Amino acid sequence: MSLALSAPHLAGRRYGVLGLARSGLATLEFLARSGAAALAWDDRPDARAAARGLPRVDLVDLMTAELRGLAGLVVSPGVPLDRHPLVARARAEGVPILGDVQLFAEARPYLPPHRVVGVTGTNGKSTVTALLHHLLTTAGRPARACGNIGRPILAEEPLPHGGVWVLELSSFQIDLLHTLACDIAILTNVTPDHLDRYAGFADYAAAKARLFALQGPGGVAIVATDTPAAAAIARALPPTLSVVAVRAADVAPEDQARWPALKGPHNAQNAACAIAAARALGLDDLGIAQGLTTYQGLPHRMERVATLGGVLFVNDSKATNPDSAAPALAAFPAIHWIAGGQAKTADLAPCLPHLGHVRHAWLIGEAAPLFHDLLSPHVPVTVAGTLDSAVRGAARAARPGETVLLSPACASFDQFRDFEHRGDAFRAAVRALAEAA
Ligand code: UMA
Ligand code: ADP
Repeated sequence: MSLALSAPHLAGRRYGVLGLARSGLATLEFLARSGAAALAWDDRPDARAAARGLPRVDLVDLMTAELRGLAGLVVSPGVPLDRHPLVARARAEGVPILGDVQLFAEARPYLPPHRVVGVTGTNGKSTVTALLHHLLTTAGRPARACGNIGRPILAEEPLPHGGVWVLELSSFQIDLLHTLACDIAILTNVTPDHLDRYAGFADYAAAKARLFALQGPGGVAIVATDTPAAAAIARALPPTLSVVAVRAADVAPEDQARWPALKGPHNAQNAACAIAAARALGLDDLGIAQGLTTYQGLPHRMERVATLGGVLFVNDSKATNPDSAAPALAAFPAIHWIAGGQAKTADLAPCLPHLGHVRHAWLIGEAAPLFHDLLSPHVPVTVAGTLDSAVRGAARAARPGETVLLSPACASFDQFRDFEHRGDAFRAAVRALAEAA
């Protein structure tokens, strides 16, 4: 029998579940463990196949199904709320629309006493989530890191009394929340991203700010105020919250020098957020300092894959927008930059100050023509098309001491399943080079 989360209040209810990838499948299993039933659908047949045979699940096209009587429609974060016809139909019929994290929020009264830390922001969410989790576990505190970091919360096992749920929340997940009162909510930064899903930047920033609006009186709001949009959110927070404003510059360079996996100003911002949260959770500074030193970093974020013939290969596939690629460009002096994919913005403004470090840009995916126009006035550019071809071209051209950096500044969905698939493909291409050498 599974030890994962369940919630007895759901017994006998029936939900609709739209989207059957990681969060949808975890939701179906959670509902079944809780004694609830589900009508489930995914617009992709292969995703539907993954749900076939699950207990208490009827696979039916929800567009043609009777929605009345459903306790809610649980929607995956990847489903565009603004334009999916089923979402519009459920709204019109008064069926509540929610996400997997909302089901967790409603299950909280049935869990042992615990705290929830919600981590959001355009960039740095996973790093802050993983780092805070590491600080807590190093200090001997029971904790789980889950949510947008790639671990659906409903697949987690309950924590014992006093545990801390460190929950990475994307704006899409926040849009699907109604009542999650985080004991601590963290905002790392806000810069343009996901504008295909929002009416504009102001709407996207407002989605992030909702995490604080959901907090109860006395909740702790930690905001890194380095980006103007995050600073504006901090200024507008209600007096009922205990606000902690931090900045990257709060971190002393001599301290950061002792943290091997937290290099660069962006990681100073991330560390400042995690340190503030750790203190709010009662960790002492000695334990925090120890955890910062032993933190190992996450795959696909400035991950050193190999050094071949004196050339370093770095996988920064998680850099899915120009603001997150910029720190990687700043971090290495002589770069063969592999960029492109599905562009999220029409410019590369945050990257431009660092082009002095770029020896050559190798462009892939849909964004290649756009990036070619943006970059060719400044650096030599090759439209490589595929990642394999870019890796081979960059490896041939790179001199010892230089870096081949995948930091695409784009989403991956034009050529890959997700950023992890793209990062794995980069590793495989580098491995093939090593084997051929
Ligand atoms: N689908 C439809 N109809 C649609 C759109 C999608 O049926 O119109 C189906 C797809 O066919 C697919 C499923 O919905 O089968 C996809 O759902 P999903 O994209 O939400 O995938 P999950 O595997 O459930 O992953 C989600 C998060 N994905 C997104 O937000 C896009 C994961 O974040 C998260 O780790 C996971 O839940 C567990 O909580 C990933 C992500 O890319 C890492 N996040 C974005 C980011 O970080 O920028 C927000
Ligand atoms: P998220 O989960 O918000 O996407 P990650 O911690 O996974 O953030 O980092 C994603 C990418 O963004 C990495 O390429 C990393 O180099 C860059 N990055 C990390 N933290 C920050 C930050 N605070 N500001 C800007 N870029 C960042």
